[in-house]
Formats: sequence, C-alpha cells, structure tokens
Amino acid sequence: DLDPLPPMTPEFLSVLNKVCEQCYTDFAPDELEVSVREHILRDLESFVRRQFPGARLQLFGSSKNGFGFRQSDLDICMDGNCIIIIESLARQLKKHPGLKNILPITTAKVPIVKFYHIRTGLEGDISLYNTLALHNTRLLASYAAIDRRVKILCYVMKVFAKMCDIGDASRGSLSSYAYTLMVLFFLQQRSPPVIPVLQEIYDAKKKPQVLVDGWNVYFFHDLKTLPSCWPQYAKNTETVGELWLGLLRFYTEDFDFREHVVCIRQHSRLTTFNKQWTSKYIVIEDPFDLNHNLGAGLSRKMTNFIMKAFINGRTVFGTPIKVFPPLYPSQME
Ligand code: 3AT
Ligand code: MG
Repeated sequence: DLDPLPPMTPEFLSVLNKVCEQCYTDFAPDELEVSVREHILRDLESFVRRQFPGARLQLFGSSKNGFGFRQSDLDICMDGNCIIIIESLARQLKKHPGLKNILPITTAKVPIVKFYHIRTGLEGDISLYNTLALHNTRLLASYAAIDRRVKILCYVMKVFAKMCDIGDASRGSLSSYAYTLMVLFFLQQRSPPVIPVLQEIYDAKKKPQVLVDGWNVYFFHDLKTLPSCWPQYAKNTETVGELWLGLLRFYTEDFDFREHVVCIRQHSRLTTFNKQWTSKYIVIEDPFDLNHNLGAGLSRKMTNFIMKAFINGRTVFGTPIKVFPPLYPSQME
C-alpha cells in the first residue's frame, strides 16, 4: 500500500507552494497589528489592576505562538498575588468603555471572561492561572522558530480547517491548538524529520524536571545550539507543498488512528492502548498535561466529518486516495 504519489509536474508543485506561502502572507498579522495586541494587553492590565492590585496579564495562544491570524482572538491569562474571582473580574471589565459583550463562563474546565474589543473588532478571553497554556504556547513558538516551513504548514492547516468548517472546538470540532499539534507530530515523524522532539533533547543523563501544576514542562529551548545537538538538523529539504501533500497522505493512509496517539512529546509511537483511550478515534495528547486528550470531545459524527475533510483534501490537491484507511470510522463499533 506504499504506491508513490501520482507524477507531479514541477509546475503543479510550484503553484501548490505559492498557495501554501500565500496562506501565511495573506493571513499573518503585520508588526503594527502585533503591537496593537500588546497595547490592548497593557491597557487591560492597568484597568483590572484598579480592582486587583498585583494582577498580571499575559498573552498566549496564537498571539504568541507564531501561528496567529489577523482576526485571531486575544487569549489572555491573568494571575498575580491576589485572589481573583471571575464574576468580579467581569463586573470590572463591564466598566471599560472600550469593551462590550462581557460574558463570564464559570462552568468550563478553565473559567474565562469573554469580551469584544470595540475599536479593533477583536474578540478575546481572559482565563485565570492558565499556566500550562503559557508553557505550551512557548513550546509551539519554539517549533515555529526552527524552520520557516513549520510556520507555513501550520497556517495552511489552520486555513484548511477553517474552510472545511472543522476548526471550532466550541462547536464540537477540534481547536486550532489540536491541528497545530497534528502538524508538528507529522513533521517529527517525517523521514528525515523536519523538527526534533524538543522534550526529548537534553545534555544531562536524565530528563530535567520543571514541574508546573504537577506536569513536567521541560523542553529544549536553546535553539541556537540545535544544529549541534540534533544530528538530523536541516536534513529534510522538501518544499512546503510536498510536505502538505505528505501530511494529507499521512493522516489518511499511513497513520492508524485506532492504534496510535498524536503525541509530540516523544518520537516513539504511543498507542491508544497505553493511554487507555481506545474508545475514541482521533486521540491527540497534550504535550504537558498527559491526561488531556484534545479529541475527547469529538462525537463519532464529527470524527467522520473531519476524516472526510482530509480525504477530500487529497482530491482537491490532486492526489486522491487509492487505499482507504483499514477501518474508516463509520464502520467502527
Ligand atoms: P487561533 O488563531 O485563535 O485560532 P490559537 O492557537 O490561539 O489559534 P485557541 O484560541 O483555540 O488557539 O487556543 C488558545 C490557546 O489555548 C492555545 C493553547 O495554549 C490553549 N488551548 C486551546 N485549546 C486547548 C485545549 N483543548 N486544551 C488545552 N489547551 C488548549
Ligand atoms: Mg486564540
């Protein structure tokens, strides 16, 4: 079942590459837009400090991980030496003249207050003590900084997810974060790999322990020395277009979702059996919170819808699938 892709003309590949590059150039924010986000953050911080002296606000998610869109939401984490109550934070934000649609959500795993920033039209939310999210944002930013193709491919994936309507966790599909993990996993598993497993690189005999909320958030971040620490550095020379076709093929043909977990913290394959996550078809392990499966909220119907988007993607990009996955989810159970 390892028949090669149909012959691809250089012209086709060059157009495909341009399309991929364009996902990045068309949607990435410019410097001004990045600084506007920082400005909003500082303004909000000084505003909430009137009520909560000692509070600290930090941006995370795509405002900081290298995969942001112009219209991406503002993900803000609030912490500091004070007791913060989500309802009183919401009450305080309601007094801010530049914001509207303030909505506290206390039932979610991480409580948040949603808001709408009137002048920019950006939506945002403030979560409390969301420390792991700050660390996974830094991890993603490090991967984005290793190779330009990482960045572009993650943009392509996000555009694809939005266009296929499979990229909104609040409506039962997967979050941008989950799709980014899928891209990174593919790039680690590619042969030769495009990126290393940063959580597996260290000089000491044993992996260093940096505990946050009980999880080890260590990863290698001295990227200047990566070429000497990682023997495979720059061995992969594929174009972004080739990698995009490779990714679609990987998730529709090579990767067995029933058996394996999308897991970016180790290079060796992790099985759904190891994790006791066999009742789900798409299993994506958070790189730090190892109890967290990002695919846990998917219904069977949504799982099918997502898999079909990938399969259709192959037709759209000229490499229709010949061998269907051994057990397509509609046949499950
Ligand atoms: P967008 O550009 O906003 O679509 P994003 O990377 O900011 O992409 P989200 O706004 O969905 O993605 O999420 C913001 C951050 O919140 C990313 C990650 O640090 C955290 N996060 C999102 N979804 C999950 C999840 N299911 N589990 C754990 N952390 C998550
Ligand atoms: Mg976001």
